[in-house]
Amino acid sequence: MAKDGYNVAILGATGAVGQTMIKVLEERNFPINELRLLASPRSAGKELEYMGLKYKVEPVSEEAFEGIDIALFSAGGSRSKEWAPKAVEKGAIVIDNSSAFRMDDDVPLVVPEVNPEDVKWHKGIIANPNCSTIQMVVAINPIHKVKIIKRVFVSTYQAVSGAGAKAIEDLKNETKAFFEDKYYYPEALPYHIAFNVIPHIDVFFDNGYTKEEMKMINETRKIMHAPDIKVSPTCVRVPVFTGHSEAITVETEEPITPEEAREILKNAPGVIVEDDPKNNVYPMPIDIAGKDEVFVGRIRKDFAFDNGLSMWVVADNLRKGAATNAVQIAELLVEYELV
Ligand code: NAP
Ligand code: 3JM
Repeated sequence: MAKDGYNVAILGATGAVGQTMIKVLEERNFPINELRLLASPRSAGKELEYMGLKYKVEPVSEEAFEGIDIALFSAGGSRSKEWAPKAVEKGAIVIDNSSAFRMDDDVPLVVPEVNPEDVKWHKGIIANPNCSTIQMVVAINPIHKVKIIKRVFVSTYQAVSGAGAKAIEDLKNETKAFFEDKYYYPEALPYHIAFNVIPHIDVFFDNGYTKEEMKMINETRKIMHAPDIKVSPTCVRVPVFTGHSEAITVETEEPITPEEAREILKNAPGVIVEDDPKNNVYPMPIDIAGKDEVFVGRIRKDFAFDNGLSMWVVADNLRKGAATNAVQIAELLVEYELV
């Protein structure tokens, strides 16, 4: 029997993702009995609001997970590695937003529109995929189910909020300084991002790809249960506050027309098609920030492949790319009576 309410903890509650989690839990009316907001000792005592009430942020500790049913983690990979096993030991189910456990064989990696059933084999930790992967698989999996996708080429245009609260401040401060004829030294991003684009997200590997790009390659295969799908990503940071955009080209085994793809995507869960080039209608980050769906436009035949299809995919990286997807996973736990 489902309970009336669950004890929920958020680790990283003061961060860009954590604060969005609080909002999303509130908006979706997730059944909460007790809410614990956790962060570093730096934030202890800080107050955050949920449902009109003020909650004091507590420093993370083992005791903080006592009696918790669901723990939403968004405090970075090393904090996840340190605290997730302890939270599980205390009896919590951890939904982890970092890359720490995503590729572990005994950890499901879940996008509810794509592989909801995978939550059923969790052993205490469920991983939330990377923001760029989430919006891509929500858009391409419905096509893959009808016409098998062999490969995917993707270039991302990623908002600064994906790099955390300090990166948002970098863009604000750099822009302000520019108009005052000053220079602001970036604190969170590798280079100045205002009036620039940076083809570098997360660390570089020896193969010439970044870790963000390797996440898109490996996570896509795991979520879609498609070990043979080939992904060629280039991940780029752009001076946008919220909303990642992606230029995606897929090659299918069988031919697919743009009209077929549009019909498939119109009926796909969590997808909104905004595609009317004659009237200049296509999704843009400025319009979709604050929304939970994945928006698709510019659906067209790709001229470089016989069976090629191109599209433009936009989603709110802090919501569907992180907080909303995590809360949807929590909702699945309730629906399947796993908590
Ligand atoms: P952020 O704005 O920089 O926030 C970081 C959060 O982690 C803050 O609440 C911070 O608390 C907390 N924290 C830092 N060090 C800590 C420590 N030693 N102990 C406890 N808490 C600590 O970053 P964000 O954008 O919210 O992202 C947070 C994490 O979520 C990322 O590192 C990443 O792993 C994950 N993430 C995932 C996605 C996704 O695609 N699914 C997207 C973005 C981020 P204080 O305020 O006290 O410092
Ligand atoms: C998005 O400190 C860290 O380990 C966080 C790095 C990070 C990640 C990650 O690898 O967990 C920042 C922003 C992500 C992510 O979603 O993969």
